Amino acid sequence: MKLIIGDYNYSSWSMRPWMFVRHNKLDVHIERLMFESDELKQRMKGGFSNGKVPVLIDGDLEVWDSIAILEYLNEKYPHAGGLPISAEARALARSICAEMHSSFQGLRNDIPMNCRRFFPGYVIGEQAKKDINRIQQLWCYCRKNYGQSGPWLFGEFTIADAMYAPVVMRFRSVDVELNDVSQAYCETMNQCDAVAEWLDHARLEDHLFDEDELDWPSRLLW
Ligand SMILES: N[C@@H](CCC(=O)N[C@@H](CS)C(=O)NCC(=O)O)C(=O)O
Repeated sequence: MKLIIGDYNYSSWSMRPWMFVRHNKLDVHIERLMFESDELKQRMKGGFSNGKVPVLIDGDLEVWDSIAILEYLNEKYPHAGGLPISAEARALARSICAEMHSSFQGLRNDIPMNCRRFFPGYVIGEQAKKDINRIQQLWCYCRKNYGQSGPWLFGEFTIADAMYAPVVMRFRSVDVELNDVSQAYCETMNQCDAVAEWLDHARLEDHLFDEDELDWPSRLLW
């Protein structure tokens, strides 16, 4: 099985299935293709993902779109516990994954994922602030009601944590005030081995993707 992803520094959608693969050390080969590169255009040409990453290749099967890839990985690797055990918790995990996938445009537009940069004093827009509040509501609800067995949203790491990993990377780039539960959740994410590995890869990249660069003074995070 092979997971094709974009830039480690910028590709938030790629980070989601990648996190699940690497956190669980699944036997999935990773192929990174830089945004805007001829290699990416060439590689995606014969595929069905509309030129977008991430894409998972399993033999003749092509699975695209982060959430579908995560669901497929969960089916193929049930031992990885991609979804919580109870039907109720599974439904909630799927709801928050779906909300992540379909919403939070304010946050996405205002603070693109840019792992290498910190923007001191960045003024967060109103819509992004609303999204941040909603995300904290979701995190607190999951942690309080389902998170007793560990530090992740549903205790153990699930596809819901994979879906929210890039949000934590966005928060890492700006001064954002979070409540204690959300702050602790971000620390869990920032300190986990898979995130360290993702950032190690990002550190080796120097490709600038203007679309995701904020027009604000910044400094390198490493
Ligand atoms: N909804 C898709 C979004 C995929 C997506 O937009 N990927 C971006 C990279 S993060 C991409 O491939 N952009 C290149 C392009 O749009 O040409 C998913 O969840 O995977």
